[in-house]
Amino acid sequence: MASSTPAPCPAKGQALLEAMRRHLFSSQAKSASLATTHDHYVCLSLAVRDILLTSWVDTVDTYTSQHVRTATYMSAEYLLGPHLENNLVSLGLREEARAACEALGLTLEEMLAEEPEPGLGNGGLGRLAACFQESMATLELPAIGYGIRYEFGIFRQQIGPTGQMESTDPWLARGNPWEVIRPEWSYPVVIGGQTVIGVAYDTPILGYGVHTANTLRLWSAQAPDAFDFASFNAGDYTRAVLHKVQSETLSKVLYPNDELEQGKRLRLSQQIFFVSCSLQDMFRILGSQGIPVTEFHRKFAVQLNDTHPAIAVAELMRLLIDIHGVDWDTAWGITTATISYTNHTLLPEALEAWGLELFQQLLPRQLQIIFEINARFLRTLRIRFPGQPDLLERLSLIEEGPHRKVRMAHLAVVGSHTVNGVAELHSRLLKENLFSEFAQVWPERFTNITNGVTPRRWLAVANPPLAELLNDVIGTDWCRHLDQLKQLEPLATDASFLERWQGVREQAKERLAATIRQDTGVLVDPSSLFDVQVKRIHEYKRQHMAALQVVERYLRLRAGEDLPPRTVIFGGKAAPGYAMAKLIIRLIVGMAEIINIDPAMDGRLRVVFLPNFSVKLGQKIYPAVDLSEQISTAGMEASGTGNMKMSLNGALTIGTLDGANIEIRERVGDDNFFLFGHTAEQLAAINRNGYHPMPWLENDALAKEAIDLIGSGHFSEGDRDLFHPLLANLCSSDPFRVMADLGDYRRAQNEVDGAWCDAGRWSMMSVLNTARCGFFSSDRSIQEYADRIWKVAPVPVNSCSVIPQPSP
Ligand code: NBG
Repeated sequence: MASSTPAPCPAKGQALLEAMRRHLFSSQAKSASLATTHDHYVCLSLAVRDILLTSWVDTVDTYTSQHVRTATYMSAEYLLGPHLENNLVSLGLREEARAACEALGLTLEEMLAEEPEPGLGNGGLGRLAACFQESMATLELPAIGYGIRYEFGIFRQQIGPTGQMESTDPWLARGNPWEVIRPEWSYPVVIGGQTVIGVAYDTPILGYGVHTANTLRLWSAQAPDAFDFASFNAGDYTRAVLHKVQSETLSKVLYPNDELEQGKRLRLSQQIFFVSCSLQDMFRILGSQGIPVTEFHRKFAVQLNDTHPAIAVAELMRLLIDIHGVDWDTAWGITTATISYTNHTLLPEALEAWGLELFQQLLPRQLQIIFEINARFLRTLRIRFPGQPDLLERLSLIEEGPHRKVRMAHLAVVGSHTVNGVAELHSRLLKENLFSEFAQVWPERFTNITNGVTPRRWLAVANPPLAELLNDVIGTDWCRHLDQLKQLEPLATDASFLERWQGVREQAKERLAATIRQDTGVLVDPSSLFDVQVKRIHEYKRQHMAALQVVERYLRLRAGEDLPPRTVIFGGKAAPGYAMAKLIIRLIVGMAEIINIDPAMDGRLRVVFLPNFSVKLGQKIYPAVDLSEQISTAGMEASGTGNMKMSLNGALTIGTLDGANIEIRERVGDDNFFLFGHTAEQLAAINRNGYHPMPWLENDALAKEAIDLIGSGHFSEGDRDLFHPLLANLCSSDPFRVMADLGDYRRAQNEVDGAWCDAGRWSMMSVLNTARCGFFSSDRSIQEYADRIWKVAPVPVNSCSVIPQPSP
């Protein structure tokens, strides 16, 4: 039998306590009488950092001395979540830290609550990048993450009677104990004729139970000169600092909606800024290890996380040719052997294309290189496919027309050796639709790597009671080898185990109920079915379909139908400029307001919109989910990763055949998944024949009643116009096919109600979800990237310090 949760080590707890006391003096310069909770948080973080620094320094030494092949991950977003608890779990020191805090009259929870979250991403793409960094370290793979150190992360969301309100997120305002500035590693980048300097800020990413601590290197923008003395001396103080302000704007804020010209300029500037700094940094590393530049592709594999860093294709060419004197053909060979590209969406609005004029203004040399790449590419196509000018136009890196544009996805495909999608269906649709002609030209270039999530953050950190139960019954190995969860299967019918399982789930639901009460004031019953949809708000994810379903339930309950009690929980941010998404939030808030005070709904239905969905909040939500809503229009959600986090923690999914839902269902079994809706193929056929929602709606009295109720102002204090844009859209074009799927969604929801009434069966299904989710570990995804795309092998770090042997 493998080991279960070990007892905390008092000596380590004592050492942490002493380190905290020392840091209060030496880092915070305070006496205990003046120390704030935040001071104590900083001291605990620094005490933990001291421990992992040994691993970090040893890791860099090992990589440098062995000249290891290295994967570099380029991403404009990293949604890291707080570091402290994750590092404590990786070091196996959570209980020791708890003891140290208690000795100071504090609680570990208070400390954890003090940590601001680095919200350097919008959603799944950024969170995936964070899970991947952690898995690379755990698998002992030499890797560097490159990105931008935004001073302000994703906005903070507040929810009021009018829906979403945004405010800035000054996450760095009180300093950041987890980063180290490296002014010696800074690089110039010329954008629009002006030079900006990128300065490296490094954060250690510790692997679980290993010595490896990789580096996440984020670039911060600085002006080359703090100010212009000539203007200063002439008395023009504003002008004296103008360039400084302009330059530093570059890393001020996570990119805004790019509808405005200014937004586009900023975003393209951010892209070249971090890409160029990162590539220059790689050349520096090559130089420091005495490796010739023509060996660049042997030293580095560069993964582009979506098209945001696609300019790397042109920038690597520029650096090789202009700075390092390499000839075009050799440079192109190196570039395409180095770079690979992950696509994360089929949605047309996410496919970046930059106006030629803007490009010319900001990056004239890179544009010249793109033209040359294109000319050579089109020449080879002309030879292979004679007499097909239309094909050439479709594949060209330049979109023709009155406003010519650079197609960044095409640049990424042409400049990469491998292009991958993030779930089987998505990768297939990439080949059949978006990149179908590229796939004819280079079929071998396209592949799939299904996403995954890290079990450390999403189980060990997020759900300690479940982790402990697992340690007890299957040993502690699952945290490194998530496949081990399959050992749970035989226990799915064991009554005493199911009782413990139920206990763990109740704890998580009580914890979430307390958070809901604190954040929204709503009292919810932890024994009701927790029905949860948390993710960015977008019409393709169809939060409005879930909302309609809630209105239908409200009508049915009012009509006297007997349905099991449910708490429907929503969360997620809408892009500030996305009016329809904000209106959906407004609808949910309006529904909650009425439903939660209607005495007829007491003990039967509650609706909650949890504000400011984040990694931190996700850690509280995922363990408490009974029903995971994954209801996107088939073919539109590239993968989804919230679906994995919920299922892993024992939720049952109600979902369409979309993204990774398909693979989750295949693994957990169709008996343990509530499937509904049209498939991507069926929707394509419906679209070919001309879709109209009206015929679906006309046959559906309940849906009509729900829509009429919303339209009557019932959820908008009598305002009949407020939701008109949303309802009119659903009843006219219904671009996301809500009406086509609504009836079947209701059928599946009825099935859910039936299944919930059989508590024993539900628990069994819940156990089987967890037991069969091992595949969705980001360790498995990263192993695939390393083997199939990067060809990077593990390099264990031997440290003279004691290897930590944590248990989750
Ligand atoms: C998102 C997809 C998700 C997917 C994540 C991570 C973008 C552009 N894409 O379905 O919408 O899970 O990427 O791959 O954010």
